[in-house]
Amino acid sequence: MLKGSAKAHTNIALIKYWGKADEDLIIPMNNSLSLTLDAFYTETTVTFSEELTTDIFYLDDVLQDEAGTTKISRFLDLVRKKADCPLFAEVKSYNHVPTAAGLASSASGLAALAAACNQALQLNLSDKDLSRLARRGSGSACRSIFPGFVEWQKGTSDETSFAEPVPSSGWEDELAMIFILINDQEKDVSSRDGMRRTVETSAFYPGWLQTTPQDLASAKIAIHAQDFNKLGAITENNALKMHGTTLAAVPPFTYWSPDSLKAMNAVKKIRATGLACYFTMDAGPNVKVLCQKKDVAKIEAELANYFEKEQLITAFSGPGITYL
Ligand code: 2P0
Repeated sequence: MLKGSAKAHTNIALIKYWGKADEDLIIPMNNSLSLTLDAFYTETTVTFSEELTTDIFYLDDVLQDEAGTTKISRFLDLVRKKADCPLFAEVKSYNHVPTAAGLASSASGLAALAAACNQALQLNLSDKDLSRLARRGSGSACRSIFPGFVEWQKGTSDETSFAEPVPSSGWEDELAMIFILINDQEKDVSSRDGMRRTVETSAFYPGWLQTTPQDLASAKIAIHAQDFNKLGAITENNALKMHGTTLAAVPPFTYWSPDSLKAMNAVKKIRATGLACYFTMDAGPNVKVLCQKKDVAKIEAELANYFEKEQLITAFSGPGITYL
């Protein structure tokens, strides 16, 4: 029996990963830059055992069906090949995200699984190689190996596509992200399907690729200079551009709901009163508000004029992988 346990936190991209150059290896079309957060995380234990005749996956103590286990099993196949280990595994994951929040957990989930496998099979992977492995499970997971600001270097191959910390002199500890949880009844387009459709059909996608390297360079300059308004403006613009590409896809789609627009407008109004805050959005209707720690209480109070207090969750900079 070979057992490993690890904990990984989720990350939110300020410069988004949107589109794959290689679907199988999960090599992205552009570099991305994220902030690892403390509020949401996954704890995973993996046990490889001779007694198992198939892979088994429990999420929050609920046994998952075949469809819910496919992504995990495919990832375990990669690990088995790497470790030359023929054993099936039991995976037990606990997602520490508020129920019904609709927050993507694939970043923390696949990062925690990759690290648990690293421990169980004594792969002794460096952080860089662990990031490469997590990437094969879910692209954004490669960023959750590291704390604080992280850049995913897109690379051109399995060897050269991995995340690494962005030097920041600890500035991330002065920042915060307020999540506005928005319930949406619409059927989701998964990020995987959404980015594929966008790459293949959106007339706006070339514009995304042409301008994102400059956004990333400017974001890193802003982090170096600790210029919050500059980083916030780039973050907001980059998210809007990503979401703009989906409108020109064929067929078109959007992750925005009416309340997402309400939240974005609220952020702009709050900003107009002199409180520095900027929004970003991912492959779902929730809106995340980047702000400075010193302003959190004031911005939460302002947002409470638009949304229920229960819809607001504040996160701060979080740690990288930890082994349990
Ligand atoms: C990001 N997203 O940078 C972007 C912004 C969603 C929007 O990474 O197909 O679950 O497993 O590599 O990592 C979500 O995509 O996709 C994502 P796969 P993943 O955070």
